[in-house]
Amino acid sequence: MEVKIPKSHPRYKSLVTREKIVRGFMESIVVPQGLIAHGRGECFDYILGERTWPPAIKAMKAAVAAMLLAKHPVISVNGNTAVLVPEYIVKLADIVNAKIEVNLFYRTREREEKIANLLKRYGAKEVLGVGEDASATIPELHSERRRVSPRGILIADVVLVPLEDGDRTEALRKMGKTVIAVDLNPLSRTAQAANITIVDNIVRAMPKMVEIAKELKSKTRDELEQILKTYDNRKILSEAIQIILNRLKELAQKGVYLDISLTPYLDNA
Ligand code: PTJ
Repeated sequence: MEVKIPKSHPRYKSLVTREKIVRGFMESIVVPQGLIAHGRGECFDYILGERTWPPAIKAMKAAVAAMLLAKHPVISVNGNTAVLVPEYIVKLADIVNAKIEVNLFYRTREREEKIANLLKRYGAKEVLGVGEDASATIPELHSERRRVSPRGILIADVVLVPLEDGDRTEALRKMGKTVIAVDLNPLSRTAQAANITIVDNIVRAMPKMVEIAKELKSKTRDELEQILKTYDNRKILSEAIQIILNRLKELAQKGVYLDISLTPYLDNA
């Protein structure tokens, strides 16, 4: 059932995002497990106050610098990411000259094709990882995520993996690749194992990265390398966890944070 969400609803943005995921599920692009993943993300985002914090911006800058410096940057796309931010995947790939590759944990030919077609509708000229193109394998990885394109993730030096599920990040790192994760949960295995972790909602992070990519594209290699040299992912993760801690502490002290008076209801009781 499709729901029309009024623009005046205080949680409009979050509900629209949720509807995109549900529609993606009904169109067999998102898997049922993707709904669970989204709910987990929503929970962290609620705690983060549904806003992009400075450590995430620092991580985005490092991520874009790494992609601009890379020889073979690749943006890996799964079901959730495809339905949430298709236009920004295409825009970012275009600016940093990255390949786009479908890579699914719950891989089926039907989903691969649907995701590739969706991205092409948003302007992607080429989408790797569909059908026979996913003919190479990532060593030591046993899930369907091991299947990759020999022109994409296999030879990539930098891979952006939004909403990932742990194992692959470690496997990609063992292959010597720089892994960039976007994950609202700073404690997830992916967040912890990536070289650069953007603790933010993909729906805010991707448009922001496009903006940053436009700015950084005119920088010299030296300037981009400088951004990476001063970047410390462990520190960024600590800062993200500290933000969660501070937010919870502040909210616990206030007790109530919504400014809703119950008086009118009591008057009418
Ligand atoms: O499309 P497939 O077959 O590749 O499957 C995709 C899912 C997402 C189902 C698969 O990768 C999976 O099971 O992922 P996990 O292990 O549930 O991890 C997803 C992570 O993404 C969790 O840490 C969530 O907190 C986080 N997350 C969920 N929604 C968002 C998010 N992070 C950023 N932005 C979001 N919108």
